[in-house]
Amino acid sequence: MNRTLVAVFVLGLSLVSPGWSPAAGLIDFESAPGGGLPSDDAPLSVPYPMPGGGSVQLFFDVNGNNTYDSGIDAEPIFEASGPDAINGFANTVTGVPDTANGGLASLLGSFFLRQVTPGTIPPPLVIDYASPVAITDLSGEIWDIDGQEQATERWKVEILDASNAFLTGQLSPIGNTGALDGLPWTFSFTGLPSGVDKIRITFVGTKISGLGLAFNNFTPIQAVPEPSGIVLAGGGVLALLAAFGARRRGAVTQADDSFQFRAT
Ligand SMILES: [Ca+2]
Ligand SMILES: [Ca+2]
Ligand SMILES: [Ca+2]
Ligand SMILES: [Ca+2]
Repeated sequence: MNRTLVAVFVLGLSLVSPGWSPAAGLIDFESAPGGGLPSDDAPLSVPYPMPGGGSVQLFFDVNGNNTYDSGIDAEPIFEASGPDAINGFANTVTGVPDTANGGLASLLGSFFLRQVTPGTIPPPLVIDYASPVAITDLSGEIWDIDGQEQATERWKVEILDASNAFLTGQLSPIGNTGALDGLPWTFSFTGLPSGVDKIRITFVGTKISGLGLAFNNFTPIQAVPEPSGIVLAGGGVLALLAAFGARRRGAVTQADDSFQFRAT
């Protein structure tokens, strides 16, 4: 084993040390917070547990104070993919509501979250962390951002601290074509400043009907691979580092594709 390999080996050992970060804990809404399958049109009424401790709560902030108020604010609704009595979004390509285009049915999965009354402008969706874990990276999907030429669908994603001060944000594309019909837009943040406490997603388009928030695949914290529990050596560590590098490059590319904006 030459010096480079020894150095890589030592790095590999440090990666499987007790200081290893928790796994990403993707919330794809395929299961309820307590486990088990969601039911179509059921409210999401309790927070999801966070990897590393604490929880994260999602709610529509009806009274606009960035705080969950029981009996006032609205709970997100689990929506089953495919057509049923109440649906989250239309798909003009397939003609079948709540279906994915582009071969992305498995990405959408069997469930996503919708607002209480699809078709109308919803209150802001607030995702409120209550966790000791420092939130440096996060991502999520908003599906079916579309509209007509003159009437747009657009979403603003803001990262807030515990005082509800703006830290950073991203704007979705302007949905005034069918480009995102039945497809996701991914917001993705990396290297966030300290103090992340909430995500707030607000409608900023010009539509007044025929719109809706369809939310899916929320990654609340940095994606880090699980520790293997065994000592990695030689080529295994190199492969791990190569994969890690690819993941980081992919994340940066994705973030760079997003429209950044400043607070007003
Ligand atoms: Ca509230
Ligand atoms: Ca339904
Ligand atoms: Ca449905
Ligand atoms: Ca899903």
